[in-house]
Amino acid sequence: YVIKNNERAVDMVVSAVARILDNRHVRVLVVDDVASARKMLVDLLNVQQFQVFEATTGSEALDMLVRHPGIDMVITDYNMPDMDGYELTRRIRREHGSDRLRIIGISSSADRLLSASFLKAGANDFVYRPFVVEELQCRIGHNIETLSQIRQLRLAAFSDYLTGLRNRRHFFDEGPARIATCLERDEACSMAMLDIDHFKQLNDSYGHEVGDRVLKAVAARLSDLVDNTDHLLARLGGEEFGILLSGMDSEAASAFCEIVRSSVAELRVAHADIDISVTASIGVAEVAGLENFSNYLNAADQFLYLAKRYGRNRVYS
Ligand code: GH3
Ligand code: MG
Ligand code: MG
Ligand code: MG
Repeated sequence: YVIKNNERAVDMVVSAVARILDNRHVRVLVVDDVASARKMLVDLLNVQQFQVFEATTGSEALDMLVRHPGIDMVITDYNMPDMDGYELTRRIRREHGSDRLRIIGISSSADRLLSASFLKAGANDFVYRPFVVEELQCRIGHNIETLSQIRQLRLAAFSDYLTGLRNRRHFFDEGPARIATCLERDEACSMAMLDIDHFKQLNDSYGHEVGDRVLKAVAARLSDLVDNTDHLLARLGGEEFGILLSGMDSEAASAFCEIVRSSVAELRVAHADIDISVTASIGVAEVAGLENFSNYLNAADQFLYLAKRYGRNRVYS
């Protein structure tokens, strides 16, 4: 019962952070109408082992960015027949945001104001032709480094440090949009809240470090079961986890959470000469109507409270 779906923007960031450390995984799009000028840049990038894409016009470049959402950098000429480099830059920023990819403008024009105009349009950098190869290489390198730093910060901002799951901030940032998508598609959606049973006792008996290991093991099990694509899994705090289940009504979500519950109960964490096991309680509330996000979470929390009251290690909806 593993849920899988299309790759979402955040998952692309996660994989992009890992791959960008090596030029062979960095994708650069060269846009120039003149074949010889394009070839010169492409050769230079190939020597550095970048993955190179080419476009001869602005609209071809825009198409390519849609077809290859993993492109990290665009190096664009200024003077091109259908759409000049400024316009292309502006449109890339409008369609792809300000920090998903880097843009370097390039031109052989004698107009010294060109660089300022490129930067105003949203480019990160600019070089005049003819350029010193080493200078362009340095600028490319710095831009890739900055991009990698932006992605690492993003990743840290929405990750939970202990478990590596998405954090509460991400759950609240992303959750409402997921619910809106379900409502638009006229699909059901349910909010589940999971809380480990008697976790304080476990900490008291074995110490906080063992508690942390158990938390990590539970988190890993949850992320095996819930793929963060259409669904959303996060550590909300302490030993509490939120799971937003798109496309599932209360009944389907309860059945799914029952699998989660029994799977958590089967976990064993080795400590000294014993195997520690834990149980968890889960509250499930179906999302209906247009209430706000924290109302849904409160509803799941109330069912969780009942699951605890009726004896723990159970799903209540
Ligand atoms: P219940 O079954 O009613 O949920 O009981 P409980 O003991 O799990 O609930 P309670 O909320 O009283 O305690 C939660 C405990 O979780 C308290 C705290 O020490 C522990 N905890 C919270 N965050 C962490 C963490 O990051 N690491 C560890 N090891 N423990 C944590
Ligand atoms: Mg040109
Ligand atoms: Mg708790
Ligand atoms: Mg608890």
